Amino acid sequence: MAAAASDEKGSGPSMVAPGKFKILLVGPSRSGKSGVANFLGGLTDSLDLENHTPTAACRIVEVERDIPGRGHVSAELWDVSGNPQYEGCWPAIRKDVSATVLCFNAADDAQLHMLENWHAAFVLESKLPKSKCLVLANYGSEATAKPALPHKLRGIPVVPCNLETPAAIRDGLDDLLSRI
Ligand SMILES: Nc1nc2c(ncn2[C@@H]2O[C@H](COP(=O)(O)OP(=O)(O)OP(=O)(O)O)[C@@H](O)[C@H]2O)c(=O)[nH]1
Ligand SMILES: [Mg+2]
Repeated sequence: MAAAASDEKGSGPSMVAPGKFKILLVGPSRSGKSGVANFLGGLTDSLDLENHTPTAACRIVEVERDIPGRGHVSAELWDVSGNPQYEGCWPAIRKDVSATVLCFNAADDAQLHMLENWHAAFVLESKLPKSKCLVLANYGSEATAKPALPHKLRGIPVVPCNLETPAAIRDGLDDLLSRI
């Protein structure tokens, strides 16, 4: 079921389990990726809105969803560190990716600009179509105006969301899973 969309060469055998989608969660540090991953994986004990524990390289969170019209879907959410010091791991992380979620802190203009680099490294590099991408404008809400994305990202669905009222995050993931 997992799409082998990557053109990566020489990064070894696929590490994604057969029959599972591999979804990358990428974006600047402190954009809330690990909080989002913990919420989606049902790791509610790990939801900590006070302290930032930087992710080392990448961690994998298992997600199970029932998607209308598609049935039961299993996915691995690859929660990637926002620290570019781990760039050497990125070719292996990109291998056999099914979809990518770009996450940024919508209250921080600098993070919006940084998103372009994450998009280049994880969407353009993997040749993923926009339909297999999602932008999470974290620290936002449904009442927040959707941010104007950098030109190259326009057309990717954007979900304003926050960890205090996270239902929009789950709905955004379900929409993405229904498209891949
Ligand atoms: N109040 C609030 N805090 C948030 C929200 N999203 C993230 N945070 C906080 O911001 C901090 C950083 O969140 P993380 O999820 O660890 O950030 P990250 O993107 O995984 O960071 P790296 O692992 O360094 O790349 C944590 O203390 C979170 O609790 C949010 O929507 N609301
Ligand atoms: Mg993290």
